[in-house]
Amino acid sequence: MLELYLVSDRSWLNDRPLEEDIEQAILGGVTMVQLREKNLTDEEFTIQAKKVKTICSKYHIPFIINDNVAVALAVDSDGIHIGQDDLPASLVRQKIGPDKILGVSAHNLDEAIAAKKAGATYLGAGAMFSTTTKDNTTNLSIEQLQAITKNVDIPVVAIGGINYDNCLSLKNCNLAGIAVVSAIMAATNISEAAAN
Ligand code: 3NM
Repeated sequence: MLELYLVSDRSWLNDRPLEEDIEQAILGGVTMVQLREKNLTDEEFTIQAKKVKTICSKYHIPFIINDNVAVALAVDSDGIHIGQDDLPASLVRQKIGPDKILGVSAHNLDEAIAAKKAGATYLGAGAMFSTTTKDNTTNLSIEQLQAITKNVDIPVVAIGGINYDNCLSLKNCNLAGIAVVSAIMAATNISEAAAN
């Protein structure tokens, strides 16, 4: 499920509907989708989420909402992903109930252990490489990533600057998968980028 986790970003759409690019990515082999919107109202976010959910459901791909419990509950997404500066993971787990997927970003081993305790289903660990997609990322070394996967027994995906050329350098980290934004969303041929 977490092998190739697409996190969306509308920066590269050039007026194409987001759900069309996401469908292309799924056709290329993406195994999970997170809708990440930082500049929409809850109402706009909900409208976009329903469209993306329809596409994900069509292909039986888990659909995750980034950092908005109200939207996640409104569209009945499969889960939610939160960062360290968002609502506390334990509170989000309470709000969404025991069955939904809860992803939490972790930038070191302590955050990873705490997230698991708070009820996280999986961890997003990064940033592994430099990225221009997100500001103020914290660098995570390969050794720190290995310490997380060794010591925390929930699935871990790596994120941050991961692309076709560097992804194999993470192969000894016991990852459940990789999460990418620009390596797929910024590609001219989205399904081909996902397949590669
Ligand atoms: N979270 P790209 S890095 C959404 O370090 C996000 O927690 C990160 O984008 C973290 O694949 C990141 O284009 C952006 O580098 C990843």
